[in-house]
Amino acid sequence: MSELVTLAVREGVAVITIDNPPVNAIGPGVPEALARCLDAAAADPEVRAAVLIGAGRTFIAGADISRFGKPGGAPDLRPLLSQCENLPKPTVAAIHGTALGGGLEIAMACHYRAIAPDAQVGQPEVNLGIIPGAEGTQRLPRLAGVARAIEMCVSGAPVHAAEALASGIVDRIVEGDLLAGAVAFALEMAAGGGPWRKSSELHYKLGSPAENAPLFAAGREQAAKIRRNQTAPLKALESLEAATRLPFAEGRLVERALFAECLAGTQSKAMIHAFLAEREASKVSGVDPKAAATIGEAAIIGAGTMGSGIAMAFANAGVPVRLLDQDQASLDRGIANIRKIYEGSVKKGRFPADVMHQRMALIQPQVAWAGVEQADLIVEAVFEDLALKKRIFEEIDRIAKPTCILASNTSSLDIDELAGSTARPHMVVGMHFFSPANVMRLVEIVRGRSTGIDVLATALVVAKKLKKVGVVVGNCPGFVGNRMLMPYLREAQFLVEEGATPWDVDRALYDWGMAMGPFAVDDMAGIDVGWRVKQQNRAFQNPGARSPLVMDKLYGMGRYGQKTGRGWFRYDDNRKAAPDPEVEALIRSTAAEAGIEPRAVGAEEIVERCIYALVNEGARILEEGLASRASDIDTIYLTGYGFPGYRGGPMWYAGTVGLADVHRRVEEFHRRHGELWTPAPLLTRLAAEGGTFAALAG
Ligand code: HSC
Repeated sequence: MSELVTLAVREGVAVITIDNPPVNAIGPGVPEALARCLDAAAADPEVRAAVLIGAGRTFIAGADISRFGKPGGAPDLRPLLSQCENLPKPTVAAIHGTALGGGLEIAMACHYRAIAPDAQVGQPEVNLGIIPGAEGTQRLPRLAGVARAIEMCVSGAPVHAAEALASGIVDRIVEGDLLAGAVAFALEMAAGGGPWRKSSELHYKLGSPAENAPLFAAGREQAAKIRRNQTAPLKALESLEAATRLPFAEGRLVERALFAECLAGTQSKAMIHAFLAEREASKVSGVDPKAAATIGEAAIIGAGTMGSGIAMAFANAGVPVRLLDQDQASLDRGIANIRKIYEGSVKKGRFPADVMHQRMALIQPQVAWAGVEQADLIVEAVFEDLALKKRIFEEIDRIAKPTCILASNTSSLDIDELAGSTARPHMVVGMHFFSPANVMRLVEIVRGRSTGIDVLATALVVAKKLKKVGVVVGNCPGFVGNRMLMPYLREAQFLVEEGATPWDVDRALYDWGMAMGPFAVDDMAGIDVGWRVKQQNRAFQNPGARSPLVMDKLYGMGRYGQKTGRGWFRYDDNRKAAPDPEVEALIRSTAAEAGIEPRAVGAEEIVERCIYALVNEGARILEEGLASRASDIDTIYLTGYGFPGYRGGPMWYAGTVGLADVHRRVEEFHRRHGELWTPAPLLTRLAAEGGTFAALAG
């Protein structure tokens, strides 16, 4: 019998253990081995019942995602599920960790389900651009009701054991030894003599068309809101609707067809790429996570928005953290802000008040340096000013213990310069968090000239501990994310000078899938901040190159964006944006002064100019070795810049368009708009060779 699945008989119960590390995914060989074990359990007269359980950290986390798109990557699990459900002996799934996707589907084909109190179950397929493909949309509404099934299949969010029990997805929570509890449960059911519950035969929770119509309407509304432009949630709803209308055997055919349709589509390919890219990012050549130091205590310098958010991220992960600022008033403001955010979470029911108290207690606010010498990691998060940051690095180098890692949260300044102001450049690294740092998942880990391998390993492990995605990048102005953002924002501004309005540009990119338009981003981040970054970067610009004209004027007018109620847009008291005719007039007069003839600019051009500017700069970054692989760039844009997951990130997206087509447009823009559009040599080469960024060796 295959080692992927083993069978042992305990007290007359066949214990079938799936052992396919790290997460018991249903990879090649697993369904076959499971089927063989079920056959053996059925045939053995000594066996009265069967328990399915996962070895290691979890039950089954679903189909093997890395196999999707490969031959045999999405086998038909239905024969296995029927075998499980029709076993002439009761079957119990014993769930710990997570039962996700195909894992929950297998569990639902068992007659009963026992679960550990801290385990979760879910149908997260929608996160991969697909729908449950192994009867999940047919069994889940039968067990949990239509409303719950809609919620789970559209949001993709898992539910905790208690909720799973209350909604009927599982039958029993087992405190203590899960296997012992599941075996006892299975024996109880066997003693009852059957018949045992088959989820495919349940009907009473399926509701009537009149009851279901508003539920599906609400589901579609929710899908439009939380999964804008995505196909899979709508297909999941279609399949769930089939479950309510058709017999099980027919409903599952509808599901399989919709699953296959989603799997063949571009959205799922992009989202599966995004899933794998995110995990790949933590694997950096020569960097061994085992070399990571343990971070028992951290210190953050600067209690502004970034510093406070970073302190929260540490506290949320259970790491004690000192939060320092030079004046008491700023510190008090930072702490008050942290408290307000935590109180908001308690009010929304995200966690109970005692969790808030525990987290607040982990944050030690202070104006003095006392105690900082105990920190294993110090993150500097002061104002973006090189001289100030250098002074702070000199100071922390003096105070910190020799093994302490010194990190900077700078979003664009030179890490080597900061390292140079210490006597331990090998211990200096960039950890560029994104605002709000307690929420945003991306951390760019900036590798300086001297940054030690063990320091990089630690930064990656810290990011993971904070439940963030660490991506190692090279040291250059703006690193990867902000360096690419510059041409993107620049094109957005050129487009308005040429005839579009800021609201045209924002609308086109939002409709295309970006979480926010570039001008809304500018207004949120602060036009004063953007203006300062522009001044810092002047040294890197070719003096003859075209430069946006309007932003400087807005800055001069004190239109800093949301914080002043006016920027590219006008804002009401609730910070709701509206187009501002004053800005339009300013743009038109500025363009006229510069001799730019206004013309009609369509949505397609807006998207191409902005997105291909990202791609072209991304290609340069790859060529310069500042990102190790195209998928790292994609991960940065997906987790830090609101790039739509279903387009896979800028470099992946370029591949879906075809690099030859992207290159052709870049060349046209080059001819029309000049040197800023010089095609990156890597783009030119790959376009000529018919290659893709994704296929480049990492
Ligand atoms: C599905 O199930 C479709 C079904 O309807 C079936 C359709 C029919 C077709 C049948 C086909 C058989 N596969 O995230 P972590 C790896 S769709 C392969 O860092 P955590 C991951 O790459 C699937 N690998 O850990 C990483 O590898 P590395 C539905 C998977 O503790 C390692 O495990 N299921 C994998 O933070 C650790 O992962 C999902 O969408 C998978 N399914 O989180 C679940 N899952 O060490 C996706 C993980 O080499 N997974 N890996 O880097 C998750 O949400 C999280 O990984 C967990 C663990 C919560 C499981």
